Amino acid sequence: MRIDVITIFPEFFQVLDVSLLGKARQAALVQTHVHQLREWAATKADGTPDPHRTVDDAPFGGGAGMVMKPDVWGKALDDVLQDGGVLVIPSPAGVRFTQALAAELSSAPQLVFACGRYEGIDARVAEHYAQQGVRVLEVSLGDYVLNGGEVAAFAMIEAVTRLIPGFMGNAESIVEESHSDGLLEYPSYTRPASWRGLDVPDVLLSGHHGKVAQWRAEQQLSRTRERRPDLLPPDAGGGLDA
Ligand code: 6GU
Repeated sequence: MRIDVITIFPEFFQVLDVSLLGKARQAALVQTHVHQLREWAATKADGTPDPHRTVDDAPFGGGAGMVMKPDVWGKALDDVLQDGGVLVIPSPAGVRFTQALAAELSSAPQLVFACGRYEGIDARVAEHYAQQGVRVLEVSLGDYVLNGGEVAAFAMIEAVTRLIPGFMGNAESIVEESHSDGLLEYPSYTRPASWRGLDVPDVLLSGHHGKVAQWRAEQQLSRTRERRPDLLPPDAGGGLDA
């Protein structure tokens, strides 16, 4: 997989080298390319030079903040997007990023993250590339606001790249983790069996694999019911005896 990030803060992505992703890059499973958006802002839309390399302008219709210019983004994306590439635009107004979406994106040949700052990117950019047949996704991490798409893009890159076959050392730890079966993960314990007066549940010391599996399944359900009831189907037994 090839990952391109276009941003006005390329330094932000230097940590890609040292994160988990560093291993996948070494194994040549992922190639990352980080681009400075301003490189495409040296010339204005009318062809005259722009020494300031401006990437934003005031919103039509008025209001607070600045909007990123479509002509600059268009030049950048024309250069960077390849055949089969998926355009991901992090935005608090996007669809929710989920484990299912991460899994889907992990088989794309190229992901291009268009990181907007200020009040976002002129809406015609997403519309234009969708019209050209590009898969365009405006994606949100959750219901809170970040200053720009960079932190969100980084989170999505980590969630996606660890699902690329051959990336993780232990394939089972992906199958059993939170969200892969739609539930939260069960709690985990290691030695010592007793710590500060707190004991590891007896069943985990029993050596009885069937009972351990049953206990873990129950823990997944009760945890999800308590912390994330929104993840449960309506018929998941949240009744009076729950
Ligand atoms: Cl993807 N972008 C921004 N700016 N804020 C967010 C977000 C994305 N997801 C949650 N909050």
